[in-house]
Amino acid sequence: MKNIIILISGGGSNMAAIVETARRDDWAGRYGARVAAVLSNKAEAKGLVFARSKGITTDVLDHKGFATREAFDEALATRIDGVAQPGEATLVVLAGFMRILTPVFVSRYAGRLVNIHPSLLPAFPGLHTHQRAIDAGCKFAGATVHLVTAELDHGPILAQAVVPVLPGDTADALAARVLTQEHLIYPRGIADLLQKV
Ligand code: NHR
Ligand code: GAR
Repeated sequence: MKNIIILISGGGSNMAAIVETARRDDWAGRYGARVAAVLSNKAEAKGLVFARSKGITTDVLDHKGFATREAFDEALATRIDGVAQPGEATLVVLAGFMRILTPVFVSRYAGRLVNIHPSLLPAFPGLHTHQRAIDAGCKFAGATVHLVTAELDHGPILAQAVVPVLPGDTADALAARVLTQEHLIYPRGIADLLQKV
């Protein structure tokens, strides 16, 4: 089996979309893959409730309990690597995960670590992307699925979706429009990657 480990910090709607698509499109039969665990750095992340309701193993690793980013990432990697049986592949999926990962962590999962970022990269890496797109007068915004490299919100692009920025848009309104597209392109990007790992 290929093990998909999803990391979240909040609502987990992208995680839920991945879980639903994996069942509907029979990723177990097609790719020999399963969503093996959902990990959060926040105990109150709403996505954990959904994951548990689907019978998926969940775990919380609070970054505040660690003195350094390196120590947190090492503990995270230990949890992740504990899921797979010997010889099995692991794909690490960031889905609204809000902690920047260290270069050691990123290189450990090189080519098997994927993120969705709510902008049309390479525009607007980092945080507060929707407000920045509105402030810049962008007519279009969107989301990008990409492989994670040590440089934040860079890395090879696997999928993108575009939405219009509408007159009078707020960051929340734009974020909601982008999020509906994220739910389509993230499962698709992961399915593409599953055929390569
Ligand atoms: N790690 C690496 N090395 N590279 C990337 O491209 C990463 C990453 C970790 C997460 C998601 C990312 C996004 O898509 C992501 C991409 C968090 C921050 C951030 O500044 C920035 C980008 C992303 C995620 N986090 C703050 C930090 O100090 C904490 C903010 C908070 O807790 O609210 O880590 O947007
Ligand atoms: C999504 O829009 C995702 O692209 C974004 O947070 C939202 C999470 O929603 N990610 C980041 O901003 C990463 N810094 P979800 O928890 O419902 O999937």
